[in-house]
Amino acid sequence: MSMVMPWLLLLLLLLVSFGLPAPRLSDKDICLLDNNNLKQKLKLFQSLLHLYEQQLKDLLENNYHRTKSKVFSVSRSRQPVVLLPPTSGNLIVYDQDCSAVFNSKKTENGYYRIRPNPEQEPFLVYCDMSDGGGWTVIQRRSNGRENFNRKWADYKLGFGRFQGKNDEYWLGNNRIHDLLVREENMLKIDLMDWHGEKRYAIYENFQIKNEQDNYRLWFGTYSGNAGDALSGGSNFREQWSASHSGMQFTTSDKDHDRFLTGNCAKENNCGWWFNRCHAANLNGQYYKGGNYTGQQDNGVVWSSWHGFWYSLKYTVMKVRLPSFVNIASGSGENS
Ligand SMILES: [Ca+2]
Repeated sequence: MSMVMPWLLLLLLLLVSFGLPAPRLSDKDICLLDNNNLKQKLKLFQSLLHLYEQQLKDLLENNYHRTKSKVFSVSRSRQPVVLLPPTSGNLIVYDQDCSAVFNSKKTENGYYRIRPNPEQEPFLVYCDMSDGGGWTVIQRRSNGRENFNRKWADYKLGFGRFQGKNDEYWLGNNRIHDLLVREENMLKIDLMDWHGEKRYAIYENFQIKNEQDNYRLWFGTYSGNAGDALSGGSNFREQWSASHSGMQFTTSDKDHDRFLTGNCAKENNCGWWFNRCHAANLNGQYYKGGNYTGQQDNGVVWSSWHGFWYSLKYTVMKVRLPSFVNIASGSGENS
């Protein structure tokens, strides 16, 4: 019996497929179907138009876009947008980063659950949908309420509050690594001092390696108006001891810095890609008011803007796929 059943089923299927004539649709039905299809297509094009308008606005308003002919997130070599059948509504599909969230037409600032690594659990992150949109925020300092003097495990897994617009957090080295590992990303650092003045620094091709390599930091070309503090400063001697390029992550309990007789994380009360020790340290101690004094220059420091003895009021580190302005194609102002 059990051998016969599959054949019977197959026969039935064949009968259904070929044996029965398809019900004829009236001209009116066909017209309605066509109309529905066209309406759906129109909706899709309207959404795409909205996205491209946003991106064009970003390109025109932000002069930090580089002259590379790379296509912005929608058109890069990402997974195509898959339109799921309505029956899959109970399946939760997470976007892999805030660019994908933005591209799925969720363009409000706020916390979203993303999943850059399908083998890991999804997690909450703040998506900055201003400034061109699609930024995944990996670090924020804004009020000094969060304790950044933490050990390896906390920096690895992440810590802080993930609720309010200005909540302070470190996303976690594992998650940051997962975010950056698939494609080239740019890092934008937004800074604000205690007078409300704002500066920024952008690094192309921002990467951090995995835990086996102690989350080693790499980055490419700088642009911006805050100065290139991540590269260590202006002269060669400073760069040798203060550049963060190629440095591994150090915490008070895991020392991978180039300070042979001490631990930069202990001196600076936080984890960071210390050299000997730093020219920029956005995880440093939060001093209210800006200028501070002490044994160590351990504030929230971006030395190429306010020096080592000024602790910034607000910092954000955020990542996104690089945008494009193809000046070679003739649209640029220099051509
Ligand atoms: Ca050391």
